[in-house]
Amino acid sequence: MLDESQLKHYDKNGFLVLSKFFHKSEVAEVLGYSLSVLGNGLESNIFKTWKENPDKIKNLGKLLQYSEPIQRLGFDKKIRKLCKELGLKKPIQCTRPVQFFHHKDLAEKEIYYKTPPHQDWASIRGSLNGLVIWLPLVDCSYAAIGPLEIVPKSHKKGSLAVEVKNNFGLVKCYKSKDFYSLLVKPGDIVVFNQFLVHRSGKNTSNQIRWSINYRFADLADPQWAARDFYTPYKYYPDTTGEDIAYPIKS
Ligand SMILES: O=C(O)CCC(=O)C(=O)O
Ligand SMILES: [Fe+2]
Repeated sequence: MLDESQLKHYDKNGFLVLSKFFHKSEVAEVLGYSLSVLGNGLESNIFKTWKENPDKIKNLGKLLQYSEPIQRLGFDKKIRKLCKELGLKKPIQCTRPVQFFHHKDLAEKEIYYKTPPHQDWASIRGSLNGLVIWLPLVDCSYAAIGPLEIVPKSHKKGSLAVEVKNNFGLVKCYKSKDFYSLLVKPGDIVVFNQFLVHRSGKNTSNQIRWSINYRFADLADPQWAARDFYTPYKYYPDTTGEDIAYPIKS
């Protein structure tokens, strides 16, 4: 249950850090499952497979968005309650959950492991009161892991994106000194307004910086209803490729 000062903080600053929101064993289960799928339980295997065949890791990473542990956490009753307390009358996840495994040796471009300053609104565009729940699966309380960085109060300025690159609505009006690192540990969550400007810190450690984010919109928002509940996410299969004839290739 959020208290008055937390609600005020969210409204004024655009984010809240909720320590020990989940039990750390719940979060460890998600990480354990993802690690088992991507690397048979070992991070070193993930680095090895990425070098040999990055598509395997990318495809498995996408499939993990549907995995039971990741989905279960997103549907946890505490999350739904939190969304309601923050003003979403009928919360609904409006994108698939995204799991990140940030490391420079697991990314083709810097933007894939170190997101530049952006607002998530550009890729959500649901209800105006939408929010993002971000949580670390590993200790993100030291600088070398590249903690999440936010610009407090920037959500009050509305949409600031001047360019969309790799699906990120880039914001260019803040300097490094405006960003504030959120030092959090497994079990803690960060909830932030979809207009809050944020970016990834740089992971210079030899550990993978694992995190997940869930995005929520509000089906009770009349403004979204007036836009026919528009969603920018398209979902369709790629129907090219030789294996389309498999297994009855003549
Ligand atoms: O985990 C991070 O550093 C940020 C990820 C992010 O901002 C996003 O996916 O929109
Ligand atoms: Fe983001």
